[in-house]
Amino acid sequence: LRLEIKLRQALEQEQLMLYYQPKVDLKSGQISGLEALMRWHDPESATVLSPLHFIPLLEETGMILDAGRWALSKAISDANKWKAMSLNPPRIAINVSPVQLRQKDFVDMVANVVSDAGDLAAFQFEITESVIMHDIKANIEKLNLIQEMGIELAIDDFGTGYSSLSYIAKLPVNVLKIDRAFISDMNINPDNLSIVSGIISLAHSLHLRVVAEGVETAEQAELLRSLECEEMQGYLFSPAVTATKIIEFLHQKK
Ligand code: G
Ligand code: G
Ligand code: MN
Ligand code: NA
Repeated sequence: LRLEIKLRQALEQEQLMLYYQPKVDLKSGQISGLEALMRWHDPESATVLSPLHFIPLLEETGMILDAGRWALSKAISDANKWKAMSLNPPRIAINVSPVQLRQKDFVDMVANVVSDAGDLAAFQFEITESVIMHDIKANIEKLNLIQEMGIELAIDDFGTGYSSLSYIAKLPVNVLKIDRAFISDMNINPDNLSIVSGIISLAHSLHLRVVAEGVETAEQAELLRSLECEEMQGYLFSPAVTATKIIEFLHQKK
């Protein structure tokens, strides 16, 4: 309960922060996207807390609705700020919680918040695989409306859920993000290498792009490039960093 009260305060007192982790185009080596990742600057402990420690509570209490709306609106205002600085920011991906997606007014909420955004193609929603499959009919309807607004959709943690292949073809998605569990040992685990290679082929045959998560070594990057994976994300290039640090990355890119 104490944590819940502290989280409520964190929301009201703007202690939540949005960090960004770059995605890199495997052909050009250039930054091709950013994933927005929430952090909590807890003044009491003077630490930065990972969402792993507070997203579950935000979801249980429904506070994720406010926090998720805040994250979307913050990503849009950061993008607008970077554009005003002529920094030409790449597409920004925002994680959407299953609790948000489940809301009847999810699409209306998004339409409202994105009215401040310029080019909606500059944004992408990441939704976990298992969630989409859960209430597939209602989700397809909502995701179609989101995609019609121009926002891209990515299936997060792909490979860990149980998507039926026939549904993947029906879903309004643009990108599959391969879960980092498969990437971490694909160089030594032939089964995981087969899975990664299979996901990339499947994606390409459905005209989807592929992002590999959790890329930590040059060997992994090289292997992914040879498999024609489009983008990578991971500690090899950068962890999630503050918006200020992203400005430095974007200056270098320019
Ligand atoms: O950044 P990190 O890898 O510690 O994130 C841990 C988990 O928290 C990831 O699964 C990520 O998707 C989730 N997460 C981070 N930011 C957000 C957010 O803004 N909304 C939601 N719903 N999940 C987030
Ligand atoms: O579930 P989702 O993919 O949204 O969350 C991304 C999570 O993965 C974040 O917690 C982020 O900090 C973490 N992450 C990002 N890059 C790497 C990496 O290269 N290695 C590991 N182990 N974790 C990573
Ligand atoms: Mn994600
Ligand atoms: Na993931």
